[in-house]
Amino acid sequence: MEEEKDTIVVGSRKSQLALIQTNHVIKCLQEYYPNKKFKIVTMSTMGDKILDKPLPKIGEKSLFTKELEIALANKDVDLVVHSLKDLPTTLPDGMCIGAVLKREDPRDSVVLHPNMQGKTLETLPEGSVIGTSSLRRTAQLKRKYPHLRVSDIRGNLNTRLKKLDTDDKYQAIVLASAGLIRMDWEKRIEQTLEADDMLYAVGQGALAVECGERDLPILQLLERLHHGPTALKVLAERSFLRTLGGGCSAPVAVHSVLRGNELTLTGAVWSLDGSQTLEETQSCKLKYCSEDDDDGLRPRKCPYRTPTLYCGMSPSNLTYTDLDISEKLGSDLANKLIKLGALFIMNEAKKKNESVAL
Ligand code: DPM
Repeated sequence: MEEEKDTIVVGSRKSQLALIQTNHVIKCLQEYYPNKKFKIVTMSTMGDKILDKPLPKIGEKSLFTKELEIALANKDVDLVVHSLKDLPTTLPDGMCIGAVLKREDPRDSVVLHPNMQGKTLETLPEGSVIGTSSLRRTAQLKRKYPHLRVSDIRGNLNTRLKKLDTDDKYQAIVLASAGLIRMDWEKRIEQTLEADDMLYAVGQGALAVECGERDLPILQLLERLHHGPTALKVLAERSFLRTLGGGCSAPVAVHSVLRGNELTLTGAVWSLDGSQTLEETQSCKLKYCSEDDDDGLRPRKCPYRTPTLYCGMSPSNLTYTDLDISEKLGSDLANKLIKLGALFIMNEAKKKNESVAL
């Protein structure tokens, strides 16, 4: 029998946002388990160190997660907090997502240069430069706002906001609302982009806690944090992405809604310049979970079933029935797009992306 530990060691990246997210998870755990102690160990990842290249060109899948996962595998840390959208749909052997927390606003938003205040993407002057290094945002901006130009911007949130305000190179930047809200910079959001303007990244706005797949004491601890409606939405999104085989090397985006027990997923792919695109929407009915199941969902698992992971996610307190339904929604939608030629569009994007000199 493994002895129950009093102190849980939590791994985190060093950025301010990562630490805010890690502290948030610790605060939630502390409320459920007042007698446990938590200790944070910080480390830098490759994504933090390489700041001179656009993200999709570095070509490493687990850019922001690898070093932390090595620490997990060595049992130097018990759990690691990530933005779910930075976690690949397949995790390294032995790792799993033990909990997905209730999703923050998943939409992207626009932050403007101080002298552009009051503008929107639509009303920004011709030729305005928008800072982003996301292929997904770039393709959608180019398609819907051809009067704008897009330019790379790297670094953590603090760095990007500073570049926007002081460099006079960018008229606006597009960022995930969730990060801005968590950093308490909500007041800088000038425009929140709805589905018609921009679909978001798979998993955007949700926090995930990663741990050892067989670390039962930690898995049990994390079950309290797992948010059913969020988990089933992001599972459909991750299953969509996994079936397409995309990471951040081709523009892929989603939008998901749970109304009552009806789960609706929209998914799309683009060519790099946004000129080609495919978008489809599909719905399914969950059997047990509904939008207001904040927690308290009782496990109804078949006791004889071997535990499997769902796109890296532990089943936790959710029913296999609902997990299967959500996962199938994502893969069905992806297969629909594949039949329409999605892989062709994505492969062209990947090839172009690789061939552009660094
Ligand atoms: C991933 C992307 C970006 C991050 C690609 C994308 C944005 C990169 C960029 C996979 N991870 O979204 O198409 O704009 O150059 C990241 C952010 C957050 C998690 C910051 C952001 C915070 C929001 C969240 C970087 N990862 O997207 O503005 O928790 O979802």
